[in-house]
Amino acid sequence: MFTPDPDRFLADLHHLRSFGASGVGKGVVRPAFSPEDIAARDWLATRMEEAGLTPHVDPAGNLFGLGDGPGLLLGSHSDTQPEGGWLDGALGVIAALEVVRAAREAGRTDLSVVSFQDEEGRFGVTTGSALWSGAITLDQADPLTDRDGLSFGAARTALGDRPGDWIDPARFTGFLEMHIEQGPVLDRSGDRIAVVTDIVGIRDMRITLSGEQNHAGTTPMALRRDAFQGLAEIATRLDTRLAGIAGAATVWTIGHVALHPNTSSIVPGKAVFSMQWRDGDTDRLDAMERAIRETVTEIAAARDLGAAFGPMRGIDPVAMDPGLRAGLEAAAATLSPGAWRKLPSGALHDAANLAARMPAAMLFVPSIGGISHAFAEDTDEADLTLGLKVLAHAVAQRNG
Ligand code: HGY
Ligand code: MN
Ligand code: MN
Repeated sequence: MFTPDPDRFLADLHHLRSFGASGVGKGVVRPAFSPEDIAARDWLATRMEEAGLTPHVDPAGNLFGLGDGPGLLLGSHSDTQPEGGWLDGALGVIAALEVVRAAREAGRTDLSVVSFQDEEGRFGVTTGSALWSGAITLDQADPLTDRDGLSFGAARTALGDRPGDWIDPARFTGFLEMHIEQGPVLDRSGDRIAVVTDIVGIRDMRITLSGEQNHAGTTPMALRRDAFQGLAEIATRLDTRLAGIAGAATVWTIGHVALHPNTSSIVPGKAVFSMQWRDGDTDRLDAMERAIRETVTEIAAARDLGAAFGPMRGIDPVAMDPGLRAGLEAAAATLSPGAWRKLPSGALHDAANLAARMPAAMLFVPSIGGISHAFAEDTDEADLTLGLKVLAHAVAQRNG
């Protein structure tokens, strides 16, 4: 048995927050490959080395702290959304570091740590773990661009000479990820731990509508080919159409819109927008995709607009490993009796990619107010340290 050090864990968690601290509450701005992200990874590498692990960066920028293996891999991601919270991803990386560090201090050296790159999908969807797990190739990832047009291939040159080769997934016996729930269930129920049953599937693509840029005063309404009006009609029509397909947990989001030239006296000739949808059922994801493509095509034709669909990125729904889940459930029942539950994840996680290569499981701690992907994201420190103890307990009960 070994005991993690809650104070050391919290100190490292707060230090990681300092890389890209937004100045608003505990918010963090640390996008993949940003200077703040690289600095954070360099610091994590030193903490891994101080713990007796061997730091290793792969071509995607995933940072491993390698133990002797073969053994469990623990971790998450340390990149954030453009306006991120201090715990999304970071919690799982630091909890993994603390559990593995404490285990090594007690003589157990088979465990490893990882911080995956671009889980937040600045370029793709969980790009770093998708590359490492073999879901996509570097040739497929490198052309992917962020919302400003920077490619993954260009961005990863920020790694300099840090990257070595890929680490073989076969050296690990399974993957455990601790994460904040990022939703309201634990916060509203009073439960303090959730063991994840499965992770939702996701589809994401950018769509471009092309009309005619023109004068906002002299162009009669009947002659306009207004890309924004097309987008507005698509958004409204999809709300109705997708509601007819949706199940209880189905979601869809248009989160990013770029109008060109985006000024008040010019009829927008171009609209680029993100279209993202999630559900636990692959057939429903397929039906939603058909509805989206049909609706965009119909309205674009009716408004004499061009419609172009960018590459679609996605991950199918995935169940967590029963064996690893059982260990987390036993630890939760022991350390949080009567205050834990099983829960599907509406958020996407690196564990969804890892599950294709090895047994994978996750545990959640509450998000205050259910808030995440916002500077206001937070969790009570008592819940953070309880989650750490549950993770450590589950690992300690498993040899190899
Ligand atoms: O979007 C997600 O579900 C994850 O937090 N990137
Ligand atoms: Mn995350
Ligand atoms: Mn996230």
